[in-house]
Amino acid sequence: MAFNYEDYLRIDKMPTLWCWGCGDGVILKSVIRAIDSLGWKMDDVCIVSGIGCSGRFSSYVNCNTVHTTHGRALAYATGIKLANPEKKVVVISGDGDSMAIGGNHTIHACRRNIDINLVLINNFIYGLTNSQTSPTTPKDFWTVTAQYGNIDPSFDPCEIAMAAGATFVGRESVISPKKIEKLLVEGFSHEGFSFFDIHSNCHVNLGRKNKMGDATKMLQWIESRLVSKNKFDTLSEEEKAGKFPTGVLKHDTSRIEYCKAYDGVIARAQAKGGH
Ligand SMILES: Cc1ncc(C[n+]2csc(CCOP(=O)(O)OP(=O)(O)O)c2C)c(N)n1
Repeated sequence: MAFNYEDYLRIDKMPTLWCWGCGDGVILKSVIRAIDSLGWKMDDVCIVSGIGCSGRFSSYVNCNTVHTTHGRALAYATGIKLANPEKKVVVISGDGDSMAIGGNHTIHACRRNIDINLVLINNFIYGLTNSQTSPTTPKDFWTVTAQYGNIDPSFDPCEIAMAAGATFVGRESVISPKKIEKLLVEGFSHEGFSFFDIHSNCHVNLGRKNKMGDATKMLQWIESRLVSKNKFDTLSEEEKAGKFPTGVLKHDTSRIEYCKAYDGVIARAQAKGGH
């Protein structure tokens, strides 16, 4: 059956506020296509976003949505999921939103293994507020907060998520929307915390200011840094420098999901006469 965008998008909110050629639109399409592939009903889906260009995502999807405060989307999503464990909860966030101001919420959501899906739109910069350094901004790049070149080492969000206990971790980029969709289908089906690092182009507030060329040139730059996990694992340490593995990086089904663990708390409280 033909894919019908009107089943998934708030058409009255189109066109989006995103810049022409922004990767956020590719990710929006991949998310709704993954939802369609899984046969999820939009009434059963809750999409929660923080603040940023990525935060606009929740305005465009036709399901239960909450556009929350900067860095706090996962805190809201955790409450939503615990109160409604049957809902499919997807958080959309930026690298500033969930790795800087919201980094604390991210590591603890990973640690708890709550069945929430965090889609990180990683464009390596604070896009909405015109180019401040984020934890994924590469070294030496110009930003408004590093006008003589960024000296902060960046970190790899997938490494953080895996170390903090996320049970499904994967990476793709806006160059390959079909691969994003496939990764999301697999991660959305996983019971536990799923983390997706999706590399995306901000050719306006990162690319233009670093003289990286147009959106196409930026996509080529993104592509040049990615290697499939299988190939990555064969590289030497020197060859791995500056490269990021793509595909499923971790899939662990051995740990209990947090809402299930919380059912145990409820049962123990009730056995002691609580409600
Ligand atoms: C508490 C708070 N601090 C700062 C801001 C200003 N602010 C809004 S969005 C943003 C950064 C967004 O960057 P990112 O999360 O990477 O998302 P993008 O815009 O690139 O999608 C900042 C600093 C805010 N809204 N609230």
